[in-house]
Amino acid sequence: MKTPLRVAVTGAAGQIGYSLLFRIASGAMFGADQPLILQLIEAPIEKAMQALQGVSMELDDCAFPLLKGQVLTDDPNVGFKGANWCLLVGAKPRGPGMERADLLKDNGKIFIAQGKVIDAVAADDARVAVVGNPANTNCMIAASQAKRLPADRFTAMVRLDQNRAQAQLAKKSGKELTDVKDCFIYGNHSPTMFPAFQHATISGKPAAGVINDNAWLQGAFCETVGKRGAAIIAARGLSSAASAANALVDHVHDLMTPGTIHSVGVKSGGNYGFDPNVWAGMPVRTTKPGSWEAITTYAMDDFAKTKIAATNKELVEERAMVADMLKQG
Ligand code: NAX
Repeated sequence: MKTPLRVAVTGAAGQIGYSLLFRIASGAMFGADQPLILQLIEAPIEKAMQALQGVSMELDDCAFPLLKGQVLTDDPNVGFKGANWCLLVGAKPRGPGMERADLLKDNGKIFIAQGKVIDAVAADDARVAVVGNPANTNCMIAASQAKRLPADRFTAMVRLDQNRAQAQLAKKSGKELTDVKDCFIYGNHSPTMFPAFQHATISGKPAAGVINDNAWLQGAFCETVGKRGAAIIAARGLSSAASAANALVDHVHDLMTPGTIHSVGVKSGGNYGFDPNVWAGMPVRTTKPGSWEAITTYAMDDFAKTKIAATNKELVEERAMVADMLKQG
């Protein structure tokens, strides 16, 4: 029997948490032979902690053989203690009339605190995946607080966008999802993000040739993927939760599976013309469990370069809004 992995999840009683925890405990994220201890962290709010009790009871009631223990806490020092993976889902939602800069600052405070605590108490091999929005910038803020853990341990989730792009290409071409490959996401997890259809293939052939509708690829396709979150809110009255949880399962699973190539928000290092110090989505190859290298060889045409410049501009602007927070590190 393997040693149980400690998986810390913030926002555990939220919408995404409710779809996520059961998938993790069933083995979907780390495999059917990997026991786990879930360390569930909520905001210090009575209602949230009470809801967390209910979620925990349901986890018990699933009788998952892999689930070896649960920690329920509103104290990050307890919740991140010894954690091998820290899944940062919890964040404050954008309220009515709230400016983006205010959201960035409010959430920035959460990620400063969590970055510091993770660096102090998590396991030596700790990895961090950020989902709470604005995910790329929150990830950069958390990473900036770390002195022990290197920046490449901090990743932001853009996998939902990759899955959305793949599904749209399969639908348009009438092919199976498994026939669609290599549609990677560049930049911010926001409507400016760029799903690079130029490198995608469908049944082994360039997707652009199979679809044969460049206006659709450059227009409706990019727009549908970029604004999918808003479309789901408009239809459901709530933001995407099950698909976000599923994407996080994919994100972590693929980061634990050497050889996999997938879209991850990482410190750009200047690849593809991004500012070197922002966290940008790009294709990475998992080298060994939890480690990755950026794939830097995809050629970008003028359309792609324009899209990347736009999403980079937004990331740089977000960073400027939280510049004072980064200096606290
Ligand atoms: P919910 O509002 O349902 O749940 C968030 C939970 O986080 C709440 O239970 C809240 O009490 C908790 N929380 C707040 N501050 C906390 C703190 N300091 N420590 C621990 N817990 C805290 O939101 P949900 O729908 O679950 O979404 C969570 C986050 O994911 C949001 O920021 C959302 O914008 C973001 N998303 C990111 C996506 C991505 O692809 N990167 C897609 C889905 C989603 O929109």
